[in-house]
Amino acid sequence: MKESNKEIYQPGERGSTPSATGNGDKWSESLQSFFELALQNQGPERTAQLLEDFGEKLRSAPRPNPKLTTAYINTISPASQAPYPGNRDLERRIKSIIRWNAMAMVVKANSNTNVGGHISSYASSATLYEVAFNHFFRGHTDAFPGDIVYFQGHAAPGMYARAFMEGRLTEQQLQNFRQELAEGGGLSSYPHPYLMPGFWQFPTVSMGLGPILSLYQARFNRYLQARGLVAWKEEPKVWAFLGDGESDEPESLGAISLAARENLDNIIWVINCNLQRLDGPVRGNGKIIQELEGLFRGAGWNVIKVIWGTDWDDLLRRDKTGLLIQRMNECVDGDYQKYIVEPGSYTRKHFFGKYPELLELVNHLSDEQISKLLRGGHDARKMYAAYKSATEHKGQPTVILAKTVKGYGLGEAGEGKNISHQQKKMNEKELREFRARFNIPISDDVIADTPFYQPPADSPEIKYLLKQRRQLGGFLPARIFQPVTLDVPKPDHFTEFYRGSAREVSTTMAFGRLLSILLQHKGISKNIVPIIPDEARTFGLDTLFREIGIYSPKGQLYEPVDRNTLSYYHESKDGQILEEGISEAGSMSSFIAAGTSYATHGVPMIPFYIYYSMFGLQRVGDLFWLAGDIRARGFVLGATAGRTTLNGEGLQHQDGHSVLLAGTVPTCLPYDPAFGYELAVIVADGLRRMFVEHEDIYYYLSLYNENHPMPPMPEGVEEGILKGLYKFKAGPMGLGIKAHIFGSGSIMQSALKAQQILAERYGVFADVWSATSYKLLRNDALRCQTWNMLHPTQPPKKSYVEELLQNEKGAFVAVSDNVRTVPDQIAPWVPGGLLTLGTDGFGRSDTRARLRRHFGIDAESTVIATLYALSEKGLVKPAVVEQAIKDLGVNPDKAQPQLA
Ligand SMILES: Cc1ncc(C[n+]2csc(CCOP(=O)(O)OP(=O)(O)O)c2C)c(N)n1
Ligand SMILES: [Mg+2]
Repeated sequence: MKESNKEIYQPGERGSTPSATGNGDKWSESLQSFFELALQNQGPERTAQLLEDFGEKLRSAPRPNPKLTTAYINTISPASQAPYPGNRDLERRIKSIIRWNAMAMVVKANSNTNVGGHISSYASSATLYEVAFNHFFRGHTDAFPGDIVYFQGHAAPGMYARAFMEGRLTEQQLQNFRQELAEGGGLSSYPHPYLMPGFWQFPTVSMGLGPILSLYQARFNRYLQARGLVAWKEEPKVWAFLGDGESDEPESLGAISLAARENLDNIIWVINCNLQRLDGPVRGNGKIIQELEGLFRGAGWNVIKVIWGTDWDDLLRRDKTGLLIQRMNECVDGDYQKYIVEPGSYTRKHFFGKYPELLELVNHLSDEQISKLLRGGHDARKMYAAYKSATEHKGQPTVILAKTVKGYGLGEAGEGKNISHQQKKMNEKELREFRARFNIPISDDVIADTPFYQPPADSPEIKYLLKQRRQLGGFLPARIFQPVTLDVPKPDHFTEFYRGSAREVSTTMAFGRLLSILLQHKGISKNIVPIIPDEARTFGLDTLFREIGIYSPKGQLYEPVDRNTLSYYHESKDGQILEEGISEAGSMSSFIAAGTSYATHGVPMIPFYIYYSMFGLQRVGDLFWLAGDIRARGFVLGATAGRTTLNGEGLQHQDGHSVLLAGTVPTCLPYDPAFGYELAVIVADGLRRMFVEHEDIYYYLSLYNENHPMPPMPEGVEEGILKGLYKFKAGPMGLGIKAHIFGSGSIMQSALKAQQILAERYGVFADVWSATSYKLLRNDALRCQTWNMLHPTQPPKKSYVEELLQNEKGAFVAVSDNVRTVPDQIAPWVPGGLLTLGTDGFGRSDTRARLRRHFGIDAESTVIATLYALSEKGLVKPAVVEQAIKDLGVNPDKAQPQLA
């Protein structure tokens, strides 16, 4: 390499045109004369287009320094634009009716409630969607899983209005937009599969999540094919519709290089560039389309800009000076927004008027005609050509940057205005204008009620709309699937865990063993998807590299440096592991793609996503929330859990609250197991619930890295493990004072040691309980409490925790490596109250022993807490507690963990 470079770039040649053939100047001259000839004969517009076309070819050829942005004109020239195959007139009528109903839905809902909604986002994107609905989106059929479409959340009214026209939603449902608890039910504000499970497939409204999910979904589709789990005759396309403001979210652009790297030509992004977000312009002082073009091109995407509508083709063709493109290039988005809200005379003066030649170019147009010069995203012909080109493009993902007007058609009510996003109401005058502009047959006497309009079933509009959908396989969005049951391992498959082991291991190691057993189980081995963001070695899972391989669409093009070791870094085309690199958001997106594969593809997959717990929920919590909404199934494993168990890494690594955060996701079951057998019981039951009973839940499991002996499973504790609490080790029987210690995770070891000290030194006979899930105990208790409250004269129901503890005497103490709020969750139902110990406050780097003393969760602190709880009940004297503090060497005036 170095040698050949030397040959080409001889020192003396610097500055001259380097060329492999040595006749660079001749080429340059030829190009120059070609350029001049083209300019003379074809005019500047055509010449510019020719150069663009050459540029396009050049871009796909490898070269060291690609030019990342092109002129501010459409990527597809009029000459290479595919002709429009549909009935444009009818499609326009259909679109107008959908526009009206989408607007009416929001206006109606807000005429007598304050439920909100958005008019202007769909108003700007109606053409983007309608062209795709009429000509591109393929629905679910027996032979085809359907294209996967991420609709922009704020455009939901448009999707409802279309489904209404398709006869899939009733007027009553439209009437109840955003009033889901109203009689007869309503429509959810945004795409929420949890709320409308037969309709929506992919939640999108938390901006940035739809985009990143779509990338990993497209990648997961390839993974399923590579592993032979699906065999599609045609591959589904993944479409994602984004706002231009949304592109500012790190999740939106953070993973685009993945799509290019893995040649995901099954994904198409459509960014609705209306140049506005909620408060104002996305890039008032620049051009968002140009900025995005550079970013995507740089990342290796195929970029199609749709900036100008057909009306502009003529102007561009007639401009022989090149000034029109120059003017287009020099205006910033702030200017372009002004041209929308001001009359045509303003655009004439300020846009065209900058150069006399351009003024002349529009002499034949009235001000009104100037004001109606369309942006590309409102021109079905331009959008069709872009979609066609995108769907046929090979080897790269495609992004379409479509320029539109926010609030298009709202006129004075908000078209292109900064307040447009928030517009939810329209007065009668504005409604009349809207009706006239889109020619909706609604009479004056009812217009103030904004009635919905539905053409008769035999109208050309309805017939056409249904015919197009039939041809494309069916309606969309629609969440359609047949549940497939997996042959999951029965509980007796895990006897090895129930027997325990004298060898000291951590729950993380136990999980590694469990996973390898599952990977050998015939019924589910293929369905397992291990997902790891670059921590496999930390968790001892690197042996899986060789055993099941790391998925890579390119296979392994190099010999790995550790090829001669047992667990070498083995990439392969059909590898099973998704090794995500350092991207928790990407990993969680893969978890969601895999965890919803049962619905998206009718192929249940079982993701096990294992990661550094601190960098999970608190980092990408919104994706965990979405995993609930989208009804994902699977296991997430927060490894290296515990604010003191992970000891040396300090404040930013030590997690003592993920299990609490996991509990906030309604469909997530958080567990904090202490032993290998607990883990096995939970995973076995989870497999049954999710893949046999088809429950839309997922599991959060804390895993620790502290080694300790794994005891055998006591008799009959399975139910308690699953419900959240069981007696693990009763204290010595006798006349001593009774107490109870709830332990979880690694800190169970403190509880057990405390039990011993209490018995030996203080005559307190404590039972040790394993608390596997405080959240599940609490949920059960809350259910009973609410029922009792609403059925006051009937015999009260008792929750599991109340029943379990009702006959237990003495004081109750809970200790864990989490913040105290975790065990506090059940305090109201513990007889006589619960004293909790935990790791509130920031972590520190130190030894486990010192950290546990610092937070007051070691065995000695647990002894003191138990004695104190007993003294509060008058069961021991305060002096005994004081003596214990001295005996056990605890500093009574030690600094408290810092709390605000
Ligand atoms: C993560 C997130 N932050 C904030 C919001 C609130 N929000 C809703 S829409 C919007 C502006 C959207 O602008 P853009 O993406 O350009 O979409 P447009 O409506 O213009 O098509 C904002 C800030 C949100 N939905 N999600
Ligand atoms: Mg926008």
